[in-house]
This record gives sequence, C-alpha cells and structure tokens, in this order.
Amino acid sequence: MKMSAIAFVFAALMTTFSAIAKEKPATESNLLKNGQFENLNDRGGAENWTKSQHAGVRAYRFDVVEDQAHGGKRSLNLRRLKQQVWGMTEQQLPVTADMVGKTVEFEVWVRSEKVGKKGFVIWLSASSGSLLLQSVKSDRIGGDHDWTRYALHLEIPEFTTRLAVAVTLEDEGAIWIDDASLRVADPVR
Ligand SMILES: [Ca+2]
Repeated sequence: MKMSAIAFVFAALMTTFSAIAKEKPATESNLLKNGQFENLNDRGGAENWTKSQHAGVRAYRFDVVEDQAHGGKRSLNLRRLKQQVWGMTEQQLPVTADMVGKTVEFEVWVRSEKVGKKGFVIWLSASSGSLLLQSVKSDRIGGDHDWTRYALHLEIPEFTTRLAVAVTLEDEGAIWIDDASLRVADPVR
C-alpha cells in the first residue's frame, strides 16, 4: 500500500517534470550559433561571430578570453586601443517566410570597464537582401558595469530574409560579451 502510494507520487512528479520540459525546449530554441562564446575558429577568434570596425587604422582588439565569463569558461572581449568611431561584433542569420510577423528577443550579457560616454550599443535588425527594413538598438551605455542582461525585441517585418544581432563599442574602454541568444518570444501583449 505504502509502496504503491510512493510510486503514484513519483509518477505524478515525473509527469510534472516532463510537462515543464516540453514548455521550455531550452538551448535548441536559440537561433544564434556559439552564443556562449565557448567555440573558437581556426584563427582563435569567436566562431560564428564577425568582427569589423569603422574604416581606418586598426583600433580594436577582439579576444575570446577565459578570465571573464558570465556562463561557461569564456567570453568575447572587445577593447578599443586607439581613437575610432566604432568596432563591432555581429552574427547574421537567414530568416524563412514562416518567421515573418513573429517577435524575436535578442538577449545578451555585457560587462564594461572604463567605457566613455558614447558607450556600447546593442543592435537587432531585419533586412531583405542588402536592404535594411527595421532596426532596434539600446541606449548608449557607458561606464563600469558588472555583468548585466540586455534585451531587445523586434517583430519580423514582411520580406525579411536576414536578421542580424550586434554589439558595437563606440568610445574608449572595454566590454565583455557572453550568453547571447535570439529566440522567438511570446507575442507582446
Ligand atoms: Ca561563455
């Protein structure tokens, strides 16, 4: 009698757990690759993330580091070495027609050190080929901040073929980027 009662409770618990697991498909729903910055490309940089800067002398360093991480062992460190307008890390991803009209959330954790007033900026944009359709960005965030979560939302416009997420550093200082994800969010009510 006692055993069967325990078995019943156990079975009920298992049902609850599997229901929770179904609701949250966890990491598979992240549309970004290597959002944790744990994987390195053959040049030692962050796999799947591009780096670029405003035209001119090379003024930024982009390093996958192990002395700072929000999750796992590594994060991407973006540091300005000389005066320059912006340096950027970005990831682009293709969008299929069934994604149109859905709202996506770009979440990223950033830590900053001695960043000037023009700050760093977080971007989420939708394009059709090379034509920019829509773009949302954060405020300019300067100063020193421990790991902080930032999130942007965008409803994918008609004709979108490509989404891009990016973080730019637009003043002096250094930032660390980790745990980036792009997910289809529940409709904003
Ligand atoms: Ca990490």
